[in-house]
Amino acid sequence: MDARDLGRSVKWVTSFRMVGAARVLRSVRSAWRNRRLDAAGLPRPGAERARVPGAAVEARPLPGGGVIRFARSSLLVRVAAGGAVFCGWDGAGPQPSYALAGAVPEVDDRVVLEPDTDGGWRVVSERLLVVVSRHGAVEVRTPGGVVLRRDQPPRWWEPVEVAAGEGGPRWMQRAEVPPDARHFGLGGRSAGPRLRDGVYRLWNTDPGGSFQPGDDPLYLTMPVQLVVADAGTHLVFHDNSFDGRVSLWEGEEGAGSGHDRPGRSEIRMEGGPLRYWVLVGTPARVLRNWAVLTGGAALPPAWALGHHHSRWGFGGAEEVRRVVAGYRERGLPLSAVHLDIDHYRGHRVFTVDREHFPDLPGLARELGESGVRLVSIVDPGIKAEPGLAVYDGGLAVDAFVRDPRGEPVRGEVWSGESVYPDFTDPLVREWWGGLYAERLAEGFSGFWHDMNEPVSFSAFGDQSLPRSARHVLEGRGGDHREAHNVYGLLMTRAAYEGLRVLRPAERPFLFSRSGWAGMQRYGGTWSGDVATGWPGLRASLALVLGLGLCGVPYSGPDIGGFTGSPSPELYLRWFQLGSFLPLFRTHSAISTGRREPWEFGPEVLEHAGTALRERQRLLPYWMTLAQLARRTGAPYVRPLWWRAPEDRALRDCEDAFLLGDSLLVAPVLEQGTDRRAVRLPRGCWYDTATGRLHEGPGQVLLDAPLSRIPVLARAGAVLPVAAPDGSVELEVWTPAPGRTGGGVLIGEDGVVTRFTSRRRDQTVRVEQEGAAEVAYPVRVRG
Ligand code: NBV
Repeated sequence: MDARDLGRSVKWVTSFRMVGAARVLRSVRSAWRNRRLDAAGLPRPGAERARVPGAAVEARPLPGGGVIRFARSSLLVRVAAGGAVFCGWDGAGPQPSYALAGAVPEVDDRVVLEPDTDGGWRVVSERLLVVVSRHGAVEVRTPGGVVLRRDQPPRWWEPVEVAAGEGGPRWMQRAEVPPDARHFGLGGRSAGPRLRDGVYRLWNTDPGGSFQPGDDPLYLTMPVQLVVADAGTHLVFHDNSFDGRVSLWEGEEGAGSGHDRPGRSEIRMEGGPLRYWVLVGTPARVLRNWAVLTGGAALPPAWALGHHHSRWGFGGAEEVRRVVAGYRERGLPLSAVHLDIDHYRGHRVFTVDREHFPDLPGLARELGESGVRLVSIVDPGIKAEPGLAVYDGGLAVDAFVRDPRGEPVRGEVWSGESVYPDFTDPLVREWWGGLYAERLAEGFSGFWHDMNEPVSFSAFGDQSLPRSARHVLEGRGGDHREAHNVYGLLMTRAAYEGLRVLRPAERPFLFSRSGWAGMQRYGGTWSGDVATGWPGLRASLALVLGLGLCGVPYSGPDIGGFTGSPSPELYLRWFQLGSFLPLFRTHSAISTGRREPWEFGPEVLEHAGTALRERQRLLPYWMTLAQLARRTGAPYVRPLWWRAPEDRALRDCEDAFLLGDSLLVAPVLEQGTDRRAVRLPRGCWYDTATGRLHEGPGQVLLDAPLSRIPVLARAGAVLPVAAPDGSVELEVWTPAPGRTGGGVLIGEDGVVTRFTSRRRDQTVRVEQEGAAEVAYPVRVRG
């Protein structure tokens, strides 16, 4: 147990208030049980022998690259048509993979494999050059020869006595990147978005109760790093779901003696294949290729882009009605209400507490009349209780994860002793997907997956299933060491596929606390239990930005934080930030203060109302961004360096973001602030509140009174917005003299309409591509 594990266990055992004493005792039992199972069911650590590839012996060309044979390993290098490079050691190929969307991309058959001068080999393609040294270092270079990344020869550790167990040997590989490079990604990291020197674990983890910035790992990790440097941007994805650690050291230019010190990283995995993809280009191009590789993001239904109100502990239908009426009476837009585990009967998933929610379908209908949907939490743990339909049904189809002795693994969650569906089994996914029929019949329109790291309360060790637990893994068979990190991804896949069958005419709305590379195909995520406080507000933005750069564009925080009671000021600043993030949701734990906008006094109510109405007005823009995220991989929320990765000041700027191409949002993340410095990318930007024009690159000081956070519009931008009657109109921000601008509208129907804006003398002209006239009313601003 390392110091962090110990800290978590202490935190857990002391959190009696939330979980109750009896559960703490059961969690002690569960921890011992896991320990015993693992001691018997996992290979014992023994003496190991290290191995490196050795010297290159020969190379065999293949379409797209070739296989290079070394004395003690082999390396497959394969360049895909879009420029993505695949490297697989020890015979690893791109499949099977839970991350890839489908077929492996076609190879680029113009690629040639040729000998290099020092006994190594070069794979030459139009977009990049891969140079493999005689001892197995792999460099990815631009066609001009600039090195973007150098992976050193890997090292494996194999048991001396026996053959390496399931999952193969553990391994490690070090890499170097340019001295000016910055790292982003690795899933949801509270200390991001820029990942500084440190160790980042790859093991999806419930931090237990709440987290603060810097708590690591959290619920959703993935071995995806985005590296941004002057020489270019690249994404590296190690396609391996085992437990691992990535260590990062930023480089330095001209350090000490005047020599550069490269940036370095090291990845250590406890098993699984040593294979990785490298995607190179501009940030937009890299994310586009990532979406090609792992799939476009599920398009949320339009209502999911509005405001959601949630809480753990509504208490009953009457309370839900009161909250919804509160929004309605104050003229505040509301799209959805989320029901947490307290609406279940005794916390049992796929049941309803009829005493407090006597007629859920009726409630859903009633709310639906005022445009409000119901969203249901869904936990994977099923109470092990004969007679409970889901439990009996699961037993009948052999759905539950088993221990090495063949018994269903028992864990401890809210409903008590529970079993866990094995989502790595296609038949179990199908069974689970069908269960959502019950939720649909209860009137729910969307689903919120919780506790799917998966969590089993445990007084010490992992808050999860024993590592020795058996999984089907699509028929290959394996244990929880391999299945753990993809559990949430596959639960969400099961639900997504089930909902497509149950409601083929509707786009599923799913978001999941845990996940892995590729989860965007099925839905989004949220921040999890972010601690209430100013640091938590900052972490909220870090998580959304970082996840977007890993290809998961739809996410958002618990506005106000999950724990405690925010001050009116903190609540308002969180609300203002949240209104510019894809999942715009207030949520909190059962024991906390209220989160309705009117609970914080008239001033907060007024300003939160402004944020809500602005969100509503921008909905056509949000739908456009959702469509673009799906089609192009560009997240809705982008770092300021998105279009200017060479601007080093922007790379280090973590307190503002771009919302699509047109808007720059600068949230207030500090207490007592009514002015803030805003770093601008190149170009001209209007402060949307004052209409003042500012020129980037550079930094400006902008007013940020309690009533608003600074939002800037790019000069020339054409933004689709909602007119008061709900129809679409165009808000055009005057282009700089002599310049042009533009924008795009993509509606729910997927029809793309492009606009250009032009300034001639004092007049602004807007044109619609392929049409003689613009089909929408135009309002010029700035
Ligand atoms: O279901 C209760 C909570 C939920 O409100 C929260 O959003 C999740 O992140 N859930 C965690 C389980 C308990 C947390 C202490």
